[in-house]
Amino acid sequence: MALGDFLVAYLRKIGVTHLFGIPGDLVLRLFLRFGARRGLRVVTMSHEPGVGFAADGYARATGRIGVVCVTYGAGGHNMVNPVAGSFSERVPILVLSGGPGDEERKLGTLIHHQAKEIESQLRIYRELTCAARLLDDPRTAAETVHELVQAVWREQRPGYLEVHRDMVERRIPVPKEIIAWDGTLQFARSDEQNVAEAVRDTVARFNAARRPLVTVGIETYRYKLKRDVQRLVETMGAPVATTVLSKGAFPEDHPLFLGVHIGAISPPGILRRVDRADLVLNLGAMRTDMDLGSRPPQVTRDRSIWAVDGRVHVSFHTYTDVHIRDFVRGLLRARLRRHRERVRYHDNLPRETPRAAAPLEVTGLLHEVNRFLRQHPRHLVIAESGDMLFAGLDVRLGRAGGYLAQGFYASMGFGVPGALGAQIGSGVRSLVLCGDGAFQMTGLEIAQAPRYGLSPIVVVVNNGGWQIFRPVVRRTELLDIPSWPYAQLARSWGGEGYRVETAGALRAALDEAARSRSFVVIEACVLPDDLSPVSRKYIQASARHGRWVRA
Ligand SMILES: Cc1ncc(C[n+]2csc(CCOP(=O)(O)OP(=O)(O)O)c2C)c(N)n1
Ligand SMILES: [Mg+2]
Repeated sequence: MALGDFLVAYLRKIGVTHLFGIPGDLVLRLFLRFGARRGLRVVTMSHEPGVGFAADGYARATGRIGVVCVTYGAGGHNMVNPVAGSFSERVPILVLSGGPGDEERKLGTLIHHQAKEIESQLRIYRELTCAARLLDDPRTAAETVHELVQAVWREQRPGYLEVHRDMVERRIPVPKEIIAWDGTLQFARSDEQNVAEAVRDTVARFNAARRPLVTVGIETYRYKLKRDVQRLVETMGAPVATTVLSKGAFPEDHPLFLGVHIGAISPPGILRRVDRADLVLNLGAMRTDMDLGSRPPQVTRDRSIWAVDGRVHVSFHTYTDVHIRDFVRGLLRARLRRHRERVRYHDNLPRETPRAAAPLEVTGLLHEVNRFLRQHPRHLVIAESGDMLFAGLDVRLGRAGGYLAQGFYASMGFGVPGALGAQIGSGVRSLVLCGDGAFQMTGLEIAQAPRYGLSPIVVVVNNGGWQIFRPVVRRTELLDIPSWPYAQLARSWGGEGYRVETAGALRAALDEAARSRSFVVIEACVLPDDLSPVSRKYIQASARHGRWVRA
């Protein structure tokens, strides 16, 4: 069959429903193939970063592979940042790029959209993906696609395929195994003996521990272990924390849920409990400065077990080829001593809720968001980079709700397009918490919502600039950004728009939004020096760490 048709059929076979992209002449044939009847549903946005974040949101929310299709050079290079984010945060994305054909490459002239060399884009993507391949040999193209997609799935990381424009119609042989295969992708296999030994070692330490604690990390979510992990910790009876990146991977109304651990700047109750722990069992949490704090880690190796990246590190020794799924399932079969403890949930919010007529503050905004979620739990909360990334840690999710944020790579611009992609894939409406600076990066992708029938609620926190840095910058005018008429823009793009200055007005706008079927933008005005409690702690700690010179 033609290579283009093979790609469409293959992606459909693995359950991909949508393709996110922007065409260009060097990818047009391939793009149109995907958009053909009986192809995939094509979703276009205004700008490639929006396309990339939407595909990433689709993948995070559905647990399927997010597919993007871009033109060579200008398009491919625009897509670099979202793909780098997907790489860092373990999101399975497949990037399909066009490219110049064989004949035109032989002309010896530079080809439009080219940067340094024709191969430069492929080289860039090698650096940002688990596998990057050029489909230039019809004889092996089908196997190359199959191998690459399996790697993307196994590693839960992006992959890159470059299809030059003269290859789309080329007929390729498809091996019988691929035709006979049912389309189920497999996660990596572990070494059984290593699993057994790692489990034995872990169980012995867990059963000897008096004050164990479990950290649930992002891998448990990516590898679809939410239910298994819940069963496991219920057997263990140990308190559970999540990390900035894995918030939402464990139900926040669960009696064992302690809250979000963010190293030394965690709420005091979590800090004390982690300090008292004689064993911290980390299930799939990456060791990042964001989660551990930029000081030496609070959780030291001698009293911890880390299962991540296909390995289990028990104190100072390591079991290789033990994948998180097999490890968790091994623990589920083991005899674990049940620990008993009354666990209390901790956040960073002041107890008192604001008066309705009081000027809006970030903590009041969070109280209102929590109130909204208690009444309308089936929402996906998406927190943008900036103050809202840290503010979002104090959002309390119900069992029916979800949470997405770029909690580690932390690129601004993920929120709005991520919410569109997530709703396209899962049907779930998002509540996006977004700074005005971040909204000015990709927020205008909200204009795509009406034509796809999407309805995110976007709270744009207007504090007049990039204010997370304000506590450590003296010349605050360097952080200023222009004011946009956010609510008015929303209305002219076919949605609803509100501008609120008090807690009461925010509550009313959120209630209106809950009733609305269109997208909604709520501009929430706060003072420039108002920040969430966690951002204040984070930015001070980070400034000390970087020994910033005050501008
Ligand atoms: C793409 C990108 N560029 C720059 C940054 C650095 N950065 C982090 S937060 C921030 C300011 C965020 O401003 P805003 O969205 O208004 O949020 P606020 O902190 O003011 O609530 C910047 C520039 C980033 N994280 N991502
Ligand atoms: Mg701002």
